Amino acid sequence: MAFPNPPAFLAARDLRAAELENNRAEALLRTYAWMHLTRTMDNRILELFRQGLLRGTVTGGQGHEGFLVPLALIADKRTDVASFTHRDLGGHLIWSGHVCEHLNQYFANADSPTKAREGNIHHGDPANRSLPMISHLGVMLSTVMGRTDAQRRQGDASVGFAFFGDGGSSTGDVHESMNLASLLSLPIVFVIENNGYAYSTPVSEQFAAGTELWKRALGYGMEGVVVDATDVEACIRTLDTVVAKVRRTSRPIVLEARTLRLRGHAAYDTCDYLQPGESDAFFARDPVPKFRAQVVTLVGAERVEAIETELNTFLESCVKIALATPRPTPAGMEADLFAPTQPLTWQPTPAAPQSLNLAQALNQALRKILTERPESLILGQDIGAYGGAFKITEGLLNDFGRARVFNTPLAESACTGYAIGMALGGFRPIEEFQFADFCTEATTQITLNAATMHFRCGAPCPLVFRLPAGGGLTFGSFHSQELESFLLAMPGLKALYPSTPQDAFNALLAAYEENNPVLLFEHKGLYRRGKAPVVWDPDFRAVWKPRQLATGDFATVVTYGEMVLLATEATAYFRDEYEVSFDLFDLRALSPLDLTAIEASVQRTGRLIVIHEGRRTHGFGAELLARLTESHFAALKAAPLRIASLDLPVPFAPELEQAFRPTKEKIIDQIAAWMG
Ligand SMILES: Cc1ncc(C[n+]2csc(CCOP(=O)(O)OP(=O)(O)O)c2C)c(N)n1
Ligand SMILES: [Mg+2]
Repeated sequence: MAFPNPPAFLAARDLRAAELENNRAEALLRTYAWMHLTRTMDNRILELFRQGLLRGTVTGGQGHEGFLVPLALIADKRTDVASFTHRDLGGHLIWSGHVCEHLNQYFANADSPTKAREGNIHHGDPANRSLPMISHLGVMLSTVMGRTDAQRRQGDASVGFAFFGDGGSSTGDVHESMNLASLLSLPIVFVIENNGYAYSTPVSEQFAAGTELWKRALGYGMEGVVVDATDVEACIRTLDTVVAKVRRTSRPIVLEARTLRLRGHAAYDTCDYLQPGESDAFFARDPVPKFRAQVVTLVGAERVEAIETELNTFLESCVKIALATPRPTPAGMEADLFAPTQPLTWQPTPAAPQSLNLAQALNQALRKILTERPESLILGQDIGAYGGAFKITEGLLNDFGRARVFNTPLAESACTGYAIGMALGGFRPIEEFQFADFCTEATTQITLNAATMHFRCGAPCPLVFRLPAGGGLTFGSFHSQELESFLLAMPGLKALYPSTPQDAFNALLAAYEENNPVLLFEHKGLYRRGKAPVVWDPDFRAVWKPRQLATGDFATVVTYGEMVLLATEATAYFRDEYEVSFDLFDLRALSPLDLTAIEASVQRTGRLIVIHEGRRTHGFGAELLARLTESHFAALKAAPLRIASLDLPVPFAPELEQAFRPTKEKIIDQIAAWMG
């Protein structure tokens, strides 16, 4: 639908404090116009919600405009980065887009910028570096950091604006992010919108160390600044200085804005928890009428009223258009889960086979990627000079430098968010988790931020998460787990689990060129389990499909990871001792699943065995059995057999761990018992 032309006034989306010296009245009028639009639209949205025309939650920013509008006007929208929160409609309006587009988001109609897949204000404009928030507070800070660093690395003097509230400031991500931003010296403004409450909880019940949140900056080696969001002109001056300083120094700053929460947490909030008179006191300080009066003295009431009328009329015409826009349809939803991937061009190296173990093959693949792909970078704990806990990155720092191969602090969530931001900014980070187990620290970033990105906003998020997984090495319950079904229960992740050096080499290249987050499971027990020839394989993308390792008649065996070795030995035993043969498949790709060849095999053999190292209940085998039996039930001659670990934490002592996980002997025993 055609959008109405915005009032000429809205063409100006920028402001500099210097204008206060030579063009004060016009600068303040411009600021007021945006504040008026923001307030009127927030109020109108509340009304539409109460009329039942909008769904979900409506969290207005009434009382935040006095600092938010100046800040958004001061930001350089051509190069800066932001992720606005649920109080920041004004930021969205000023940053980019037509009012109709923002309204379409609220109406969740067919033209919504998130294709109606995300709720009110959970949108952004990735092409213009406005990153759509996820609800989990604190998580977006590090994504802003990564996206801003991507701009800086491409030569822009960008600043990132990471917004959060007093409530959100208690999350662990805030600590991780502030520390990381200071460490990496990233030009970030950490904007704390302190409106005194997190939902119903006052700041006095949130912090013991005082409510002067800007002071937290000092603990991270940063500067802290506080502004009173009811004094708009002072905000303009301070914010301009702060932003210019961050831009110039590339040092992060904490900016606390003392705001007012005029309308409670959300549309349904009755605000019963407020003290008597508290609400009236808020309204008495409301920056919008206060600032209006100031502007009226400068330009006259007539001019202000004319602009207000024009803005109100424009807003109403936009509401009409958004209301008349058709409802969304589910078309394309499933196809949009993953971003399309364009294959990259690779040099045909190594041309001659090299004898490598799986760890060395991964090192070679990383080396190849860093050599051929300038947008690649590697991050993780101890991966620099030390070469990583398993020495997979050995020598890479030396050869490719600290800008591209760098150690991270113990902050899995912020480092993953940072990598997501870099991925959104044109880089392709490869993040090593020291042990797969520690990726639980980044579950929100991996499964809710990265994995949903393309579905939510259409932006590709090319990332590889390297996950040293699996047990059998007496590492105990926190260094031995198989987490594939835990992670893959969430949509939007691809996953590879190679079992040979060549497959590991191929898998890393295949994962790297994906435009989606890919989990690369690396079994620690396979890292140094013998060498095999590794060579450039033009057909390396075949790793996305299973490989058939043996052919037979009796049953189809499906497995992956270290269990491929055990299954090979166990099936060889049956072949040699009993002349019973199996079709044996190494699954290799766990997501997306390509079961075509395995289905054909099950059709032929009529029997199915699934073997994996992860726990049995909710294990990956449950999904495999379900898929293969629901589509081939009639072909089955026997109930399928599932061999997996016990439903326990991974026990430490070797005797206990042997009892916990499948071994060659146990696999043989269970197959023999099943054969009857
Ligand atoms: C990590 C997390 N926990 C809980 C919530 C639910 N929640 C949404 S908004 C909110 C209050 C946030 O308070 P604050 O950060 O001060 O922002 P405000 O709403 O006051 O602007 C809560 C608890 C959430 N979104 N994220
Ligand atoms: Mg708050």
